[in-house]
Amino acid sequence: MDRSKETVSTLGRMPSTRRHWSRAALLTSVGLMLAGCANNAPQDIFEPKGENSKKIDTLQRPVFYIAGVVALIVIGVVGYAMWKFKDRGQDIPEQTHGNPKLEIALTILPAIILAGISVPTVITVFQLDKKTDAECIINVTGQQWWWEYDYATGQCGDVKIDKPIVTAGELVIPEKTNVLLRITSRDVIHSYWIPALNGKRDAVPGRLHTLRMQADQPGIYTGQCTEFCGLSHSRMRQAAVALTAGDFQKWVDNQMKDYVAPEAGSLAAEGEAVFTANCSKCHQINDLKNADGSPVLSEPDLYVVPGVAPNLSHLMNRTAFAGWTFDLLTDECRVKLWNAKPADFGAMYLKGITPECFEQVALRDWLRNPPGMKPMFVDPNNLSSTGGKYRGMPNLNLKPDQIDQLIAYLLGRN
Ligand code: HEC
Ligand SMILES: [Cu+2]
Repeated sequence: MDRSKETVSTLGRMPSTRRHWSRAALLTSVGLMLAGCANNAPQDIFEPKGENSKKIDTLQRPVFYIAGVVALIVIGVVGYAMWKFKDRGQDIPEQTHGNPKLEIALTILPAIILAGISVPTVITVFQLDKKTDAECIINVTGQQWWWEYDYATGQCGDVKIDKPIVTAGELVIPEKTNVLLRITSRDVIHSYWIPALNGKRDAVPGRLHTLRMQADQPGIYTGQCTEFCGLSHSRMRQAAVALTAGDFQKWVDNQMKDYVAPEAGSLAAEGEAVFTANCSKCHQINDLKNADGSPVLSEPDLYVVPGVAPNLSHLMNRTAFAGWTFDLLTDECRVKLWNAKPADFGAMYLKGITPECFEQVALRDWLRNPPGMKPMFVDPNNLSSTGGKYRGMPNLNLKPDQIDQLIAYLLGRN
């Protein structure tokens, strides 16, 4: 039996079931690729919404098209050669060694293309690195696994900030303003990215990297950490919210308003006591007082690895929590807010989480068992590797009525 022939024929044609599967796989992947281009993808890099991201877009589009044309030519020529010179049992063609003219041409042509691309690239890199025109500076710190924003006192666009503002997950900025983020990290390397507003910037411990942010109009722009940073890297998301100058002023005023204590005897007042006893060692709520009138000061540096936990003074003015991963807004209210016209967005956003729009399930689950929702520590029973500190929020074994009390208290933190 002629074995050689058999091998050739099995190599040349796939069994029909396998052909069937590979065709299905091809169709599925093309389908997925096209789905990725669908409208309304909030992290689409081809839909810039600010000055900086538009500069990147202006640069990357022509490069993308040129690369596409080059790819089509290469694929076409290779395809033609494969078809034309397919082994049909013909004689071996005449062997040649090199073609200097062609080689020189094919060296010069790509060199010209690359040189052409490099000029606008270098110009754009310098433009995106400019720091001297900043109208507002916000410090951004990455930690496992959430972003802290800290607004220094001073001018932010047209608005004056008198007291420092510290918040988490959701960056709030005035529209049409050159904001400069100063990005660093307290533990491992993270990377900050809001695709609609600019490219990525790594957050590296011990270093400050700047990133320009500018949004053309009010709205919510989402992103996520893009540097693998440990267990819950996939649950480290972030958003930037742009407001008109007037609305940004209202947001700042609200952040700076005095502490609103819950009504004595209410469920929320019980929650305040539970909070002081169980949560305040890690989380700060500004101006919260002990029974004797002394301030309640958190000491997260004693309990958690990066030495900080999110400031909860105005938790209900953000729309999501724990690395901006779990909603505080119900689906219905979130969809309305995300689809709001720029003119209506600010008023809707500034309402914060109202009782009607409050999605309680996730926050209750979080208080019941945070590591169950977001893996944070490989072995919580063994803290020796971290000097006795937690990574992330531990399970505090709260009782159901304590959770009810905390929810009532936190709902007032707007
Ligand atoms: C040992 C320190 C520690 C204690 C105690 C603690 N937490 Fe946390 N908490 C954290 C850390 C760290 C995070 C950030 C986790 C993340 O997003 O990855 C967090 C996140 C949160 C968040 C999400 C905030 C946001 O904006 O993302 C809420 C809400 C919260 N904690 C509530 C509480 C409450 C209520 C208590 C008391 C019952 C409590 N925590 C006790 C460390 C702590
Ligand atoms: Cu990260």
